[in-house]
Amino acid sequence: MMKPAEPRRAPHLSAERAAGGLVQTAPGAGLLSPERRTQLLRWYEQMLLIRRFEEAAAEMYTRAKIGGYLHLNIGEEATVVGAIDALEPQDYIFSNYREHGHAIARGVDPRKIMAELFGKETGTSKGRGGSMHIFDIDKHFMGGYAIVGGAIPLAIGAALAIQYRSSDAVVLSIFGEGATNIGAFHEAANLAELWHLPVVMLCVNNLYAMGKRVEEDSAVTEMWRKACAYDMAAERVDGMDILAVHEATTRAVDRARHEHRPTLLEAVTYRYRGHSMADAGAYRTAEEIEEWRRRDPIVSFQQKLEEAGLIDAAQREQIEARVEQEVAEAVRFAEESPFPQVSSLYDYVYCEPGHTQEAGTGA
Ligand SMILES: Cc1ncc(C[n+]2csc(CCOP(=O)(O)OP(=O)(O)O)c2C)c(N)n1
Repeated sequence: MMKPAEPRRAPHLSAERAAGGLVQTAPGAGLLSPERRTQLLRWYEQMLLIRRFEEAAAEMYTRAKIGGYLHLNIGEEATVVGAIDALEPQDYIFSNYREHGHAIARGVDPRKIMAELFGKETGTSKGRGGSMHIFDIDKHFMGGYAIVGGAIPLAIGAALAIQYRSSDAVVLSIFGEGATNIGAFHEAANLAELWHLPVVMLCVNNLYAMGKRVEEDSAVTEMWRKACAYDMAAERVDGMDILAVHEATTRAVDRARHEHRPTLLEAVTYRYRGHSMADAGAYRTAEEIEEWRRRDPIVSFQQKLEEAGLIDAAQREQIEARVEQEVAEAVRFAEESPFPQVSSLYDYVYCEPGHTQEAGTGA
């Protein structure tokens, strides 16, 4: 009998290699101009807010204030803020279970997000959804999904609805590199290109799907190349560089809005912590994590802002104090909010007869 072939091993993707060949932006590229100062400082503050929110959530989890699963995206903040700030209010977002930051960047109230993590009545889903199911129809934030790749066809369906209604909205579908090995990704990508749907498929490649490195679970280790199977536009950016992510997402959003063509956008980044709070991350080395931390998206952006003279120490301290206060307020609000009444156990399970949800009519 033939011996099965040894599994193919792609070379280890280091932080340096991952960044090599990606779209890089540097001060002087016109992006760090004083005219854009307000926007750039907002990005800095949002990334910091998301980082501190996630750190507070981790602490609350260890204090058993938060139950169930908790997936943090510390380290990935540039992919979050850079991509979401390229959207307009009429656009829609579908994310996965690593979505607290996406909701914050979209303008969902951090107090309501923390309350949802605590399972409280004041949460975005009235405490019924928890960490993986943040949802806010007013902000066109369509969730929060637990099934890997499961939200991609939903996002494509929303894009089809947008096309059907001749609206100019765009859908941002966010998923990890592991999700590109799921059948639903391929079905969705095929239909998106075939039907010219206004969708940006943002693959946040943090190099790991739970404990599996991308080289161990994907025959193609550069996710953007998977678009060629569907003749779709594709781009790969440095996901640690918010300027690069924002530029590339803006290009993809423009293509979706004005040319009605989808894009597969890959942002290469790294999650510093385990897959979820239940994962100690023993499958990777401290050196590897340290290597990526040296390219931290918030610290490197802060340095760029300083070099361009757009922020000084006093302004930084002001931003940090504001962020800390906002996170403390979110935790306090969640702590003080009530749990849902037991008598409401069967509420929100089914729609009321005759009730029509106007979700998405803005599209
Ligand atoms: C269909 C399905 N299979 C397996 C799981 C268990 N699971 C949860 S997250 C995950 C890894 C997904 O990795 P990736 O898509 O790269 O996203 P990341 O968690 O790295 O952000 C797996 C296998 C699941 N939730 N759904």
